[in-house]
Parts: sequence; structure tokens; C-alpha cells
Amino acid sequence: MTVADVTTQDRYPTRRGTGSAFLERTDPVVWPGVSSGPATAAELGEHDRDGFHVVPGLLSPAEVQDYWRELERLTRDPEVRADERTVVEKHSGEVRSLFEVHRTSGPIARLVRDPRVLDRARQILGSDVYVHQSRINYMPGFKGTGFYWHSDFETWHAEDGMPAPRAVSMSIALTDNHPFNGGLMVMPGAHRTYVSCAGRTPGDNYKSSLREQKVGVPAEEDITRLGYEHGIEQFTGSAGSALWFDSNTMHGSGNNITPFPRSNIFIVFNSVHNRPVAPFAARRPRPEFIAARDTAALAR
Ligand code: 6CS
Ligand code: FE
Repeated sequence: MTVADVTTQDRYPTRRGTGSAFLERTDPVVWPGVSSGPATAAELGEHDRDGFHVVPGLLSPAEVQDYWRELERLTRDPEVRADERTVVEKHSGEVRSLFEVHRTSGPIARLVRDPRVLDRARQILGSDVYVHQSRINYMPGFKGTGFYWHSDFETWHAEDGMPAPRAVSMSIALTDNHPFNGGLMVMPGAHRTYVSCAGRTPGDNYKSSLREQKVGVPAEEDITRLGYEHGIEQFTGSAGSALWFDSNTMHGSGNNITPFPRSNIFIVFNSVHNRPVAPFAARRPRPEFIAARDTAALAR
């Protein structure tokens, strides 16, 4: 096997037009290589076992206020609303997600380089990292619609050419996450199973999938099997807390019909040793604002 084969061979096949299948993850979750940083051994152990861990109070209340003001500024700006990087809700037309915010927002550009954030990502992935995707998910009260069950890595592999699940996501709550306002549900331990999905990727799939994902979601019987085997937990916590989760974590959320928004900043870090190649199950890579092609390592 040559070096090129190692990165381009498909160890996580999906969307090949056949049925779904469970494949065992062959890659680590917490990677060796970076020995110091803000994450404790207990947190890294939890992350390895469950596929996620929570850091309460990662941002102070004053910082939450600053980011909340930034979110309001961005969601109200007519230029931002008209930008292709803004995704609106299918039925209500409310803002759903703003992409590439680590480039369009000064405060978020600083946040991804903050040692509390960057050094934890480096510890988990065992290397230098860069931002594969960033977004603000607005999830307004009454009109916020959820995300059906999925593994992010399945999409990043199929549509962005990410070779292995050596990526980690951080979701920082900007509003309180209650059990009732559309909070994220996760299946602890299911990150070790890769669900190879049925179907094929339609052209320009991202134009609809970012509002409602239809391909790359496991079949109900797959979700049932994983749900009974691993159980389901929900991320709740005050504004400022952060959920760190593995790229292959099985997760989803319900609609938010309460008056309380559930807004969060969502950053995906990828290892510089896991740079995307050609998509594994799509004709063309998605645009840069959804899947970065600038893979230079982040520095403080
Ligand atoms: O497309 C993405 O990159 C992300 N969004 C959705 C709705 N599913 C996969 C992944 O989480
Ligand atoms: Fe997701």
C-alpha cells in the first residue's frame, strides 16, 4: 500500500446505492500526540468512552452577552441575510444558520484561536488543527426546526472528502439549553459504529440538506438498534457551557415550539493530518463556506 492509498482509500463507504450497514470505526477518538492543554484526563476519558463531554461555563456571562450582541448584529444585517452563507428556515423564512462566521465575525475569529478552545481541540485530535466548518445556529423560539438523527462525519466524508473521523465539534450555548427548547440529543458510545447509509447524493444536495437532511440519515431500524443499545442523553446547561462531540456521534434535535430560542456557536476542528480529498460519494465538493479548503493550521 502506498502513502496515497492510505489517505484516499475508502474505509467508510456510504451512499453507494445499496442498503445501510453498520461498520466498526477503525480510528481512535482521542488521538495521542498533544500532552498538555485545558482538558483533564477525566474529560478526555469521558470523551473517548461516550463520544462527547461538556465544559460548563466555558464562556463567562459577560462573554456570552458579547457574543449574543454579535449574533443579533449579524442576524439583523440585511447584507448578511442576503448572503449565500445564510440559511433560512424552510417554512418561516427565519434565519436558521450563518456559515463561515470564523471569517465574517471578528469575535468568533478570536474565539477559535482562544487557548480554552484551540488547545482543547488540539488535545483531542493529537495534532495541529484548522476550522473545517463554522456556523451560528439561531434556532429561534416557536419557529426553530430540529435536525434529524445523523452523524456529521458521514456527510463530511461523502460530500467533503474528509478521509477519517479525526474531527471534533464544539457547540457553545448562547442561550440556556432546557430539556424543552429543542436541545441536542446524543447516543453515548454510538460514535464507535459507523452507519453506512443507503441512497446516493443528489447534485447540489447542500441547498436542501442544510434545512432538512434527507440523504445520509440512517434508516429507522438503524436508529432503533443504536437507541436501544446506547440510550439517549440530552445536552442541557446554562448559556456559556460547551459541548464537545466526536465527528461520528449520532445526534439530532427536535423542533423548538417554546418561546425560548436555543442559539449556539458551532465550530468544527479537523486535524491537519486529515485534510479533505475528493468527495467519497458526491460529484463535486461543497462550497468553501461549508467545507473549508484553506487547511492551514490555526495559530494563536
Ligand atoms: O452538512 C453539514 O455539514 C452538517 N449539517 C447537516 C444538516 N448534517 C450533516 C452535518 O451535521
Ligand atoms: Fe450535526
